Amino acid sequence: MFDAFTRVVSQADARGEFLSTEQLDALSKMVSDSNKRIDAVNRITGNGSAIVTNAARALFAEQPQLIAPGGNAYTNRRMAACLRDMEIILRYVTYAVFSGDASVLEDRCLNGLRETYQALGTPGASVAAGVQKMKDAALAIVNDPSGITPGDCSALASEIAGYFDRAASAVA
Ligand code: PEB
Repeated sequence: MFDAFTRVVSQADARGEFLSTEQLDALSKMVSDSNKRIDAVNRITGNGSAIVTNAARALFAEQPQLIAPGGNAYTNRRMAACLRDMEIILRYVTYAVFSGDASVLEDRCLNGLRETYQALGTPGASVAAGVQKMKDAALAIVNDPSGITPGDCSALASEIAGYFDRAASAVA
């Protein structure tokens, strides 16, 4: 598991090189922007259950076969498993945002997930659609200008979008 700092150290070590000025500048920028990152993590985390339930509700409205008898989220047990899966994915996305690196998401959540869903007969494309809905909700919350010092969060927002996109494409 890497974060933005250990990733750079590992890459430099693999080449037997000192950290470069570019690497130090990039990490320095990350530190100076860290309040934005923490605010984003805090906002997604604090709204986590609303993000999950709203995305699931929208997914089932779009794909009602999932909750019809015989559907992949039919029965309380499967519905609970589905909401839990979406919450797990969102949780790992928040870890990746906090770390500034996707490895925790990749290694501990996405690795083998496609095969798990194939084995279960769970439609990966539907999970991916749910993840995209969580992405939209999370970004709207992150970009909400109320109650925070105004600033440019576009780079952070596209980084966050990238983690959701990785999760969606890992199962689609
Ligand atoms: C992944 N999901 C399920 C299972 C596992 C995961 C391992 C099988 C065991 C169980 O049921 O608990 N677990 C989950 C995950 C990690 C992990 C992400 C990462 C660390 O450890 N059904 C739908 C939707 C979708 C869904 C499309 C969006 O119709 C999910 C939610 N996942 C779903 C369902 C099951 C499941 C299990 C319904 C139960 C499948 C079944 O038993 O028939």
